[in-house]
Amino acid sequence: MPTQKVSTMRRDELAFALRQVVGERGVLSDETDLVPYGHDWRHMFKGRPCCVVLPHTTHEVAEVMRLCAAAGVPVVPHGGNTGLSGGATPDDSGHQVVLSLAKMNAIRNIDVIGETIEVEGGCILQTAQEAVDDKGLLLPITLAAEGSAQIGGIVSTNAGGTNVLRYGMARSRILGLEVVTSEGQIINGLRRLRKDNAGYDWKQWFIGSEGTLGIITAAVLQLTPKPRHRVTALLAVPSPAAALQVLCAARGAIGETLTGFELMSGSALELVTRHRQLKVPLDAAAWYVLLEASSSLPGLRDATESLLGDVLKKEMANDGVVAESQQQEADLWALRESITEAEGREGRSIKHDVSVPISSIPDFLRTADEAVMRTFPGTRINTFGHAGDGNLHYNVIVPASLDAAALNRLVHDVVVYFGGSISAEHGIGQYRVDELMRCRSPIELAIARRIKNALDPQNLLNPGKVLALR
Ligand code: 2HG
Ligand code: ZN
Repeated sequence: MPTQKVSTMRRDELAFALRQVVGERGVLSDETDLVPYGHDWRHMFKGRPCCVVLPHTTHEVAEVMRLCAAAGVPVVPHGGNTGLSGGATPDDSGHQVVLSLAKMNAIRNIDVIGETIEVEGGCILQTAQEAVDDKGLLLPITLAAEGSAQIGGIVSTNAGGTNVLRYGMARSRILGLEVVTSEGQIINGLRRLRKDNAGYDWKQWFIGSEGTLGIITAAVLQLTPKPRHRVTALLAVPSPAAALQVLCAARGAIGETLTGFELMSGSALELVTRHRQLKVPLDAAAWYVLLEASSSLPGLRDATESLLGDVLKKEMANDGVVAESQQQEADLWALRESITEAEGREGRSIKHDVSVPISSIPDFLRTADEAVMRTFPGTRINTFGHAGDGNLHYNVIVPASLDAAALNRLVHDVVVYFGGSISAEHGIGQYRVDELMRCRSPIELAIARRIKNALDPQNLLNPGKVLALR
């Protein structure tokens, strides 16, 4: 096996060696085949892979990693390419190998009694969801991108989504992992245990580390009973503070059945109606809340309708509509899930995926809006997000000439002031590395670097992502 370093090893030599492992069709090296792997979903980040490797088994992944480690060639793991932070896009050196697990997409096991599913890293999230559905089970990770996002990417980015307030982030679903290290060792931790307190919980290092510490080849995920009843409602509310009053009223009235609580500004839905020709079934309002509740017990609809009657009577909300059919539910969710695309069609936007303590949302928005309007007049703020868990997508539509880094710093300073996070669910990727280095304390960064150095001493795993080494 080759021992030359990347400076001396030719691209075609590495591709040849990799083909010995994964077969002729398991390595893509034609320029046209490489194109989809050279940019992110939004075309914000561009790069040029040396080649793309598509292994079929965990052992092949291990062999690929050993080859790349011996050659000193960086590896960039690539899932469904649905990320928004450029975490899966290689640099433009032409030296980085993109590793896709698309051919490792098996569902290895479903344990109905134990409520678990074991899936390979390349399995599409929606495929895994559908596989458990007719067993009365739910894989409760819900994202607009679930038709393309792969489990390996979901785990390695600790994906969030629209039901985090009830079920937690992806991390809270993960019972076991199979990981291939940067040096090509296989760690088999595919335990199906709800309780496992035996020493360090090493799998946590790989969850959310965006492929910088290891390759996630398979995972055991915790399922949950699929609720038999669901109610979805759209409310018009006068302000974010009123939305939080509705949230508290909902917690009091329907408690743990609350599954989704999304906040959308009037201008966000105006973008959707304009670019996607969707109709909002309420009069134009300053803010909207999309609320979903689910339960297996009867009486959910009555309880939710009475909650809505109450919040209207108390003028926390001005208007509301409850979906009467699955189609109407889907139509309400389409409004929410189309915002990203509509924003993209509107022009250049600078995204901020932030979280603040839920109770600080109104003050955060007031302060950030004032600061942005004062410093960057002529921009437009597109606020929406998962208010029920404190995560806001505070996106700003800007002219082409605007200094994005200056805007990021301004917004993130407000986030830090309110005790928030500069990345609630989208991760750091390559987009937020500088900002993470600026906003996290020296000791937090020092610990992160020690872990990176221990697990990837040659810095070959997704280099340049998540962490600046110095
Ligand atoms: C969502 O919540 C996604 O729809 C995308 O996280 C957010 O486009 C965005 O900024
Ligand atoms: Zn989101």
